Amino acid sequence: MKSNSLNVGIVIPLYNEEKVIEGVLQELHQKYPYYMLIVVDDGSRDESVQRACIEGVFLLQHSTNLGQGAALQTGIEYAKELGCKYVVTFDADGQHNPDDITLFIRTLENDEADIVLGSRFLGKAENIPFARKYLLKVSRIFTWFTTGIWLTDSQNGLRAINIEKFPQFEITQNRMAHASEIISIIKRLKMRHVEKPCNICYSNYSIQKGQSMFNSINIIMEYFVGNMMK
Ligand SMILES: Nc1nc2c(ncn2[C@@H]2O[C@H](COP(=O)(O)OP(=O)(O)O)[C@@H](O)[C@H]2O)c(=O)[nH]1
Ligand SMILES: [Mg+2]
Repeated sequence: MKSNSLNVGIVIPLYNEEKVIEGVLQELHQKYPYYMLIVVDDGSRDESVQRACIEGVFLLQHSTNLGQGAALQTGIEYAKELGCKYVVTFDADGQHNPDDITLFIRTLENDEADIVLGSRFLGKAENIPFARKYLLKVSRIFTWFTTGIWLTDSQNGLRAINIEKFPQFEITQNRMAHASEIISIIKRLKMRHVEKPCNICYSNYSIQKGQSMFNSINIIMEYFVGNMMK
């Protein structure tokens, strides 16, 4: 059965993106008028919430900043409550291309996988900052080392999940270590995964706002500490 209607939820974690969020949501709404746009504001301290209040958007709010992982989990839970069969995770900072979603959903509909992971290295990997490129190489070795799963891009925010089949899919790492945690979940739940190309736009805005080299070391620490506490 083709999902041309309300069974797809696009979960968009939002934190201090007042400059770009309106444009991102308008484009998504225009391209996918029948998909649910679920925005989770993560305690933004700018005008993001006001900018995200547009037609066709479900807006949820964390009263304080909990982190991207927590925002995604809140959105996934809500998508389940709305009865979504598939959940797409999509960044709010304008780095992702809405056009990529079509192939991701088609892959789930054709039952080629239970989760589709975006890879910027299979797509047009233009203008990736030098340090970011090497950092991503290190993180795929790290992911392989901790999970045994080899990916070309283990830290990509664009994904599509068959949540109807895997309602137990749950992110517990509140902050950025959730990306590595998702790969562990794939392994634990024995989900069939596939990587598909996606284009990441590196604008000056997104590079400045994105994760720094220093923060990436924190993310690895967070992942290990989070696992030890379980
Ligand atoms: N940095 C950060 N982003 C968050 C947070 N909560 C939600 N987000 C959203 O998560 C997405 C990805 O964040 P970003 O810093 O660009 O990560 P990167 O693209 O991996 O460098 C954006 O849509 C943010 O608005 C948070 O606590 N910190
Ligand atoms: Mg970003």
